[in-house]
Amino acid sequence: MSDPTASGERRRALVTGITGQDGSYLAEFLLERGYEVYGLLRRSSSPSLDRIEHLVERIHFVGGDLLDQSSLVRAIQESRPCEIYNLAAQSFVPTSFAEPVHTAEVNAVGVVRLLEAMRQVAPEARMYQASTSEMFGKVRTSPQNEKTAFHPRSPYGVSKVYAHWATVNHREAFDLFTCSGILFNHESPRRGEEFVTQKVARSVARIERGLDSEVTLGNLDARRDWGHAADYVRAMWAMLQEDEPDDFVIATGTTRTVAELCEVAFGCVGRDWRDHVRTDPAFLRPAEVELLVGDATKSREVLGWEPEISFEELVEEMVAAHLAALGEA
Ligand code: NAP
Ligand code: G4F
Repeated sequence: MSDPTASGERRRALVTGITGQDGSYLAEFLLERGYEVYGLLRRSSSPSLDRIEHLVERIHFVGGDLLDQSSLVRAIQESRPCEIYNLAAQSFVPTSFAEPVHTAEVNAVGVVRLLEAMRQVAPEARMYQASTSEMFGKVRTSPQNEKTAFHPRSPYGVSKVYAHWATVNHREAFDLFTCSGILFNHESPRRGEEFVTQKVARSVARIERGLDSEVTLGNLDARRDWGHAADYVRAMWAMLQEDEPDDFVIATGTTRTVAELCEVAFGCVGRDWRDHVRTDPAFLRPAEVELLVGDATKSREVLGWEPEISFEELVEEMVAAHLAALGEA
């Protein structure tokens, strides 16, 4: 394939998972930098373009699915990307326990399909793989960095470990520019509704507007290192601008319990979370990741990456978005 920038064309990026939380922020980020953005869109009876509604005129959509090899080859042929960002995944941990084979097909084998398509069609391109702190799982050392051992605790985590090593292996075996970003939890008003931050933010707003009186959660003691998705997509891009491909942890370095999340979220409307939060074992997982806290020293030193949005600002933004969507009281 010819170099798409040789004739002075705009840089081209292919983003899988463009309809998801991270895809929407990354598309904004790349468009602001003058990229021509191609988004892989899988067939659906009703396409989920809500998060990128404001961008649809500026994105080129190419049909494709991580479950289908030939569609990925075609997507790369059509988009002729300098950079490929693989954000597509079955990303919800509880669903991975219910659908482990589907999760593995998309998150693990799907990544090999994409790597092979890239090797065949665009070996000179650079690729970002969306790896995750869920790979650390049952952690024995804290904070976790690029050298920390993996011990995944869900079919989701297992699938992502496979994809991580496939990304490293294609780099080492075939000399491809492939990077794995090991990102800790990151949230935003565009977060899927089933994830705990969004579930809590939405409930706070509904309780404040008198539509609900309580929210039912699972493990309140689990600890997560929560950042903002807008900060984290900057890091994805920065990895692909380096001279050499490598793997990087992206995290804030602070950890909070789910109970602390509730305290901050209900605090946004002047309420005591203990008056509104119930627990139900139905929301517990067959195996839990109890503690995650990242050490992003390498990203800070090599990429110059720092998070800019605090946990309190993040939660406030999420609660405010739900309050605004519900309208004035
Ligand atoms: P998300 O909101 O759940 O988005 C997932 C995206 O993947 C959607 O665009 C979805 O398309 C697409 N997708 C699912 N199955 C597909 C398939 N078979 N073929 C093509 N596309 C498919 O996830 P996110 O929070 O943006 O996360 C982005 C990536 O980062 C994921 O790989 C996730 O596992 C990883 N990650 C996320 C976090 C986090 O805290 N957010 C942390 C670490 C890693 P539809 O709209 O059609 O469903
Ligand atoms: O918000 P969560 O569902 O996110 P989780 O499982 O940490 O996974 C997210 O972050 C990963 C990065 O580490 C990504 F790779 C992954 O794709 C996803 O974006 O749950 C966070 C914690 C868990 O310990 C869970 O047990 O919150 C606890 N929790 C307590 N009650 C709950 C609930 N989680 C959910 N979703 N719903 C509850 O009612």
